[in-house]
Amino acid sequence: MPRKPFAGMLCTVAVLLLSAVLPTAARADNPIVQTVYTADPAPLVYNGRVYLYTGHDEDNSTYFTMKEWRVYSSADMVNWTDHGSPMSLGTFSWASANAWAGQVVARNGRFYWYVPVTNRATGRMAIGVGVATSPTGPFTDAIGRPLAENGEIDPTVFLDDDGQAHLYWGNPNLWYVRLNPDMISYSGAVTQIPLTTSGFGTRTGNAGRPTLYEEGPWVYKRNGLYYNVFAAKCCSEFIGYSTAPGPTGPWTYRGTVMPTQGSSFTNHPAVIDFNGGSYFFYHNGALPGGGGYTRSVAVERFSYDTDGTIPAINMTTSGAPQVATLNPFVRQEAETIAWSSGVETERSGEGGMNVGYLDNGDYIKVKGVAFGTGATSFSARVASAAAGGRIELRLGSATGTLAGTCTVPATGGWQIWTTVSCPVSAATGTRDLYLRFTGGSGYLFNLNWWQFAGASMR
Ligand code: FUB
Repeated sequence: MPRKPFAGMLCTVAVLLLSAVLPTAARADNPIVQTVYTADPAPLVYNGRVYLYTGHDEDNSTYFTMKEWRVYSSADMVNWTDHGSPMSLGTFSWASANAWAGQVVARNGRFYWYVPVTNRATGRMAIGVGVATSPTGPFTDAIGRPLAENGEIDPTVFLDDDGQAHLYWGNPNLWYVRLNPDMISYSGAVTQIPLTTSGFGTRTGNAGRPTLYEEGPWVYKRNGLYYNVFAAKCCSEFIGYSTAPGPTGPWTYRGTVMPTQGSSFTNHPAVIDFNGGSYFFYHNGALPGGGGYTRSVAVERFSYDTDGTIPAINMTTSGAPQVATLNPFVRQEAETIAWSSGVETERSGEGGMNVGYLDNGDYIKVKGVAFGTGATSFSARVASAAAGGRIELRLGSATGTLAGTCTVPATGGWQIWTTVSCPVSAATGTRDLYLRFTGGSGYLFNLNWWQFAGASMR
């Protein structure tokens, strides 16, 4: 069970730096994922959850060295479940590198994931399309070849009310094509959207790129108005947007969504409505070791002005507010996390993911846990090839009130699972729960899921 460098870095650097520089960081919920670096967010609202598709920046990367994509989901915008990596460069036999920014759309009971990758045969960036019957995959190559190829990147897909889908992409240009209802072929020509200064703003000092448009378009419709939110200017990028009366324009530049901020020279936008709120996803370099090639996805809630204008949005460490509490009396995956320290995730032999590589003092925060009139016991699915350890159930902070302690035994393997239980007291109302892992030196145990029981269930 070799230690991955990222978690060790988070464990030591985060504790030393974040606690010293940002006293509130331990309670922050941005960036959304702390276990790996993530980039290029693409959320999808489906069946009461937000599925967040991301790229994955490799640890210590010095370029956009990206080999796979990852999926997370949430019902409350704060606690995110890690579904692992259901699509990678290996999904596309014709792709050689650069698992960059894509987007997923649902149609006809299938999920289509449009991504830019390098075509091994031509050496150019091309658009591939993965398909799955579940939002968490696994995804397979839908057509076994590029859907489109012109050396440009960053596909966004928009399915209109009338059933017509458009695929847009491009850097340095901006292109679209009309997708057929099968979502894996298109009709008509690949068409260039004129990058005019009235449509996309004026850039100075770069004769080759007279408008602000750089890359990363995100096209959607709200109240009959079409929006194209994009990464603007370079480098560093900010996020700007344009609107249009139809899916192909004419576009009018509307201004800044997010100023240049956040220790990454790229940024990448995505916008959704969920559960009555509007949300803006982006990335920055906010995690320890973070930067332009080690990015992290984050989210803010915002409100449109009455005329549809998007206000300027700033990056925060607090993130979006929680929109629903979490029920501790049903089984919760250990990889459902609002914030974590020192923790990693991996594929579990029991299906899904588990958390692992846990050292003494590592913890997981689960936010807004609704204990109601009280929990009386706690159960957890655990495995340990080492000596095991303890799960401390703490409320409010990683050093907060101790509501219970579960002892984890050695089980003889990191994927040899057993269920342990322990009594719980003082867990009432809605609290932030911290699962704090303690024990000796080295890795302690793995955790697959947990669940509380109580006299009355909320
Ligand atoms: O992540 C690789 C590339 O960086 C994306 O395709 C661009 O949008 C930029 O974020």
